[in-house]
Amino acid sequence: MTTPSMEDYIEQIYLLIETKGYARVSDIADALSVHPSSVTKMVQKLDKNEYLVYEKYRGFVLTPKGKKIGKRLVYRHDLLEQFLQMIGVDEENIYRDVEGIEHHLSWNAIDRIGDLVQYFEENPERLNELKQFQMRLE
Ligand SMILES: [Mn+2]
Repeated sequence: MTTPSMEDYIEQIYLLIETKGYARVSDIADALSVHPSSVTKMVQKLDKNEYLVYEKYRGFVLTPKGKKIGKRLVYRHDLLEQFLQMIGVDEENIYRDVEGIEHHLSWNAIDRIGDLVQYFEENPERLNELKQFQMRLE
């Protein structure tokens, strides 16, 4: 696995705060499989760039800027999981594949994938045609 990017950190911190109410260095380190010292270093960088602030007792708090981007990053991750699932990618590959591609797509590409996911949601018979087609190819 490559070194987690700034985006990975913001995404995980956002998720931790959403689910647990707080994000500690140790939680972030666990979530990203990195050493706590790497977390400390990145948190300082995120603080400097105004994505988060450290508050005594509460720990890390995302700024409005950090929250906004965190929300978009989580949306992007979930959308890509949904997309891969839709086109029939095996369940056990999905998470790692999304982690591998999510930082490399433009928001333009994300929006177009979003259209496709919505299209299939609104036209399940089309998705069914795709599944039939895939079965013929196998
Ligand atoms: Mn992700």
